[in-house]
Amino acid sequence: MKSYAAVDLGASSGRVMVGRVGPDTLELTEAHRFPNRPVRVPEGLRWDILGLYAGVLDGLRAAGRVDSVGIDSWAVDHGLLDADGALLGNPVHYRDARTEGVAEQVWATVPPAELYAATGLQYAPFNTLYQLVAARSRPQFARARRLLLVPDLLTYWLTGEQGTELTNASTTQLIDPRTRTWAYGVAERLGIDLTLFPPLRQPGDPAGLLRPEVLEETGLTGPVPVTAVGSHDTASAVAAVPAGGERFAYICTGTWSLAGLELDAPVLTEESRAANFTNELGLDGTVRFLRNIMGLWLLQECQRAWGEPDVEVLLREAAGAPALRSVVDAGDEAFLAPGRMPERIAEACRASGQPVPSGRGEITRCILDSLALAHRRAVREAQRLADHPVDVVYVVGGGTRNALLCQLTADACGLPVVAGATEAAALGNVLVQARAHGLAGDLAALRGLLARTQPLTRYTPRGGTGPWREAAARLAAR
Ligand code: LRH
Repeated sequence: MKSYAAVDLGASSGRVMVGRVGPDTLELTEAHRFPNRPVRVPEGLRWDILGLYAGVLDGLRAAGRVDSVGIDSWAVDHGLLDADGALLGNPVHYRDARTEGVAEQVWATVPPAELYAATGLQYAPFNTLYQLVAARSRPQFARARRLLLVPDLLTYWLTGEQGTELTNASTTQLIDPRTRTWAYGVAERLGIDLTLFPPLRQPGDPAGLLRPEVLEETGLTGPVPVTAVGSHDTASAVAAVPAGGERFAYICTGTWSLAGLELDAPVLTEESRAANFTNELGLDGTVRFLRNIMGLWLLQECQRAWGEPDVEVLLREAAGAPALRSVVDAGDEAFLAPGRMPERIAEACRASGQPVPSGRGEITRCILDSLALAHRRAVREAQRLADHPVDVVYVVGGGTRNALLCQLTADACGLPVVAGATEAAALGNVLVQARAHGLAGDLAALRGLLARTQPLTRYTPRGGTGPWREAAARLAAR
């Protein structure tokens, strides 16, 4: 039996989990959890990357002896390093406003249809490509010699070695999902210097050894290898979908809901672009064909506005509120920025001629119904666009704790929902490390181990999907 430390950083918290793995064993325990609080300074919204690194070190100390360490985090964001390898300022948060209007500039050079055909990435204002175009007029950028995505930056601090892990690189909009390497043509046309990125590495590749100073600070005894994992949290989470041989869709729930299919090849049609589906790269040659939905961010932001009431209380209130009375488009970019969420949801209901939810229970209900509706839409459209029907929807991540959301998703999709692990990203992270260090098996075998060892909860759809069709029509008619 071997032990692996999985560092998993989400948009609102980070954790270091320890996975113990053997041919028939997979146990996950939490070594350390710490908040990830974005900080607003006069120049904009920033990540407290030093605080996060300190949390990682605390977590490694708490984890104790492990056979390897792997890091995954949210996508697209990065740090810039100067010629000495020193970080140039705090990484910019993907919800920062600096990319407003930048897409139009990019599209004037590479039209959206060409960009999609070359990179397969959905339009999102925060794709690294747009962030780079926004950044390059700033004096700081002139000093940048290296760009490291967040997990790669932390890996560099831990080991002194630089690389660009592929699954996360695929969220930059600078990767060609067919060749699984850089989209050289796009970069050249937009004047983006790809030598800013260190060479690509694959999940499972070695990423160096913990530096002597890190060993000293964490009390660990070397050598401790760091192993590249699916460093995009969604890549790790999808690797940990406990699916068997059946045809499945997945929804990774947390701050975002990422809903879609695992495919062998990207779908780069004009129809898929119009539907804003993305083709991100996964483990073992897979493609994650999915749509980003605002997810529990909508509720987290309301909780913040309401003074952080207990989520269980809100869910009880929501369960008693009228169903499907008002819904909003949970895929709408209008909800991306932080602040005033209850008011923004009320405004969206008013603008679409629906009753305005009042009070915490009704607003929470509106959010959950809207998420389930967006899940339904994404699962249905993904099947059609990829010509890939499914019989079951797997839900993993933070939303698995939310039984009402899982049940509403089953009802809305008219399909059984199987809820898997809450800490799916950490499990996927651990499994990739385990495989790199001797555990035999392809993705299906890793998933078999998950299905045998992790608790699963099944939700059967209740009633017909008629009310959901009606609610979807209400939104479409806006
Ligand atoms: C989820 C996630 C998602 C990205 C977003 C920026 O944590 O990685 O896959 O689109 O953050």
